[in-house]
Amino acid sequence: VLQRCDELALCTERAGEITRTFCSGAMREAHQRVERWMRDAGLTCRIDPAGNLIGRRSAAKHDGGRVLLIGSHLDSVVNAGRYDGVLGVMLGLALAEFANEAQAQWPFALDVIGFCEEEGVRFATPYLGSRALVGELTPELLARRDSGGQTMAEVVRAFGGDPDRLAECCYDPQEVLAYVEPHIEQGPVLEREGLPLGVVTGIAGQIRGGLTFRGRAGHAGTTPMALRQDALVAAAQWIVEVERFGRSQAGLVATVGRIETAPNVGNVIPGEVRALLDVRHLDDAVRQAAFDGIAARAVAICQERGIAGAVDWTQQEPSVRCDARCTESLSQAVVEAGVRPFCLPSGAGHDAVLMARRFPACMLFIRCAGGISHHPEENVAQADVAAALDALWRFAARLAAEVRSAS
Ligand code: HGY
Ligand code: MN
Ligand code: MN
Repeated sequence: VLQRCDELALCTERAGEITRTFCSGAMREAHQRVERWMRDAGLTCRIDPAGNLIGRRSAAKHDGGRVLLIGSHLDSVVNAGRYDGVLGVMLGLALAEFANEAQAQWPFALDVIGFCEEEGVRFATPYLGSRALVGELTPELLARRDSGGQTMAEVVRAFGGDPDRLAECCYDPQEVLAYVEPHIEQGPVLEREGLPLGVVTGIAGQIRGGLTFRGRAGHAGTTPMALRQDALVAAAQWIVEVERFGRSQAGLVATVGRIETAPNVGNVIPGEVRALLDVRHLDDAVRQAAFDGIAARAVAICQERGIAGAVDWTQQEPSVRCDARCTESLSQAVVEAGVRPFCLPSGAGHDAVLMARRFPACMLFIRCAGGISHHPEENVAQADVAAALDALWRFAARLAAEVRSAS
């Protein structure tokens, strides 16, 4: 698993770092490698019309057409670590290989899914891959443009997908027994607890929004300070307030992760700034109130400074609770693997957010060195990965026993 994560780290669109976005050449390379491993493991591979890579291990005979889904995403943030997303896909593949070696006769198929997009880098909208699987990759989203001006539909088509056949990505909820997503914790809690694994109770919702500050560009040498409409100064003042908001309540986090300024020239007063805001809290009402308050401050600051300011778009995902039954079964599997059971919520978003809308979904966290993630220094220990595989194996075995006893 770890060697494969190392190998996939070589699939990047920027030399010297790991950056692998939706429908990029780097993603195509990653697909080629993962497909080869999947085929070597005897899995039947397909890339669905949205660009998700799926490898299937068939069920034992008379299975009733049920399937267990396991996986995570293959895309990355800019300058990422090597485990976020990828680790879950490689654990799914290893589970299939383990099952082959043990000649496990599970009464369900196992689909190992490498989602094509989770991070929201290219179109500022996350979860595109899992959105397609649950039938929510809408025409509005497909019409969105990336920073190069291409629409999502064009990008999908150029990658070999088909925006007109997205219905084929969807699983029938009757068919899916469960979705389990193994993922690096991306935080320090398990390390503090001295535990290799944790079971996820739920995932904090997010609101992401795009804001524009529109002032007036002008000569940096001749325009007196009092006569300026500097969009970047307004945005900077607001960003300081975003931090203050984020600190004002336990569990609330608020981030401006990206700004673009125009014309972005040293001797010109910034005329326009576009910012991306990300607000999260487990309580949907708290999160919404915080977002509204932060957006209102942007508008007020712009008014005070005599410039225009507006929220251009928002995208939100409510908080999600993992499926109680699957989560209990996963906890039991963790105990059987010799690990003290421990539950924790996730502040990071995951494909499980979308999958939970249609299917019983659960998540297994793997301890993260120093809690560092979305960073090249992201790391996991081999023994922890082994413990995760052991727990997943037991989880699948429990599910097999349940299905058999139900029939
Ligand atoms: O942003 C997130 O929480 C996730 O890593 N995409
Ligand atoms: Mn991530
Ligand atoms: Mn992730």
